[in-house]
Amino acid sequence: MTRKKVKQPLTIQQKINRRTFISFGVFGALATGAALGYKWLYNAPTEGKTITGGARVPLRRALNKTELAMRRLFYSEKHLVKTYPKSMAAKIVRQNSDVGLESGIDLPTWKLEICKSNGQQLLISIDAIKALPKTEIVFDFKCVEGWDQIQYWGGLRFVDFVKHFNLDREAKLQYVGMETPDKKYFVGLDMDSAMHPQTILAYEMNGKPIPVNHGAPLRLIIPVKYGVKNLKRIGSITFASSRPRDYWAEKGYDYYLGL
Ligand SMILES: Nc1nc2c(c(=O)[nH]1)N[C@H]1C(S)=C(S)[C@@H](COP(=O)(O)O)O[C@H]1N2
Ligand SMILES: [Mo]
Repeated sequence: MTRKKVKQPLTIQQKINRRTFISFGVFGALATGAALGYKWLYNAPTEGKTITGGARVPLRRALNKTELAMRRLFYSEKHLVKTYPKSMAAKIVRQNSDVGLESGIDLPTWKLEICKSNGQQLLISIDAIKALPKTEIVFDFKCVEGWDQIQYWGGLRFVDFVKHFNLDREAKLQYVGMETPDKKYFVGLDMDSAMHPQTILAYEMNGKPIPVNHGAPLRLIIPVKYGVKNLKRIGSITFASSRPRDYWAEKGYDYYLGL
């Protein structure tokens, strides 16, 4: 008679040992993976010069992917920022930082400078901008410093501006850069946000010409972004396929700064 070798069921102790062994194995593999991954990330080169040292390149790539995905989601839903009745707008508008506004401005001679992709430069007067259809918006303006206020602004939608001044070729690029006339304050914007239907080149605040400390004669009002991107006293606008310089991004803030 042949004795069949019966596989004995494992005892409780054996089961415990086995599980402990497996869990330690899995834990070990995960830990090693994480350590190697961290080492890889830690040794990866950084990108950009910021006070935080800039994100490691792989991390920056992941962040850029997330940003793109978020943007698609954001705009595919035709996301509009919440608006309010004019009666809710602040009568005394909060005034914040003034980089690039220290020098005086001669309003009658001011002209908006546009750098076209063919190297041509356009000089546009405030009257030419005011002659185009005006768009008004009452929205909650948000500063990263932690305050917000319902404000009422009026001006020319950036999309309308692009159409009117034949900047469609420029608008196919990925970024817009804006600077004050003295070039001391500057922002970079992704094209989708610049072309958002609520983004305006504003020349009115509470139905009157913008006061100097709020950015006369023309400022950016971009409700899909935090206050920092709402550049006061625009001097020039450029279009680019790479990120234009950005005052606060250079100091370590997130470049996108979307809401
Ligand atoms: N030229 C210029 N524009 C600027 C700034 C600045 O310092 N200089 N500060 C930004 C910040 S941080 C905010 S919150 C808003 C404030 O605009 P306000 O002064 O009209 O409230 O302007 C933005 N635009
Ligand atoms: Mo701000």
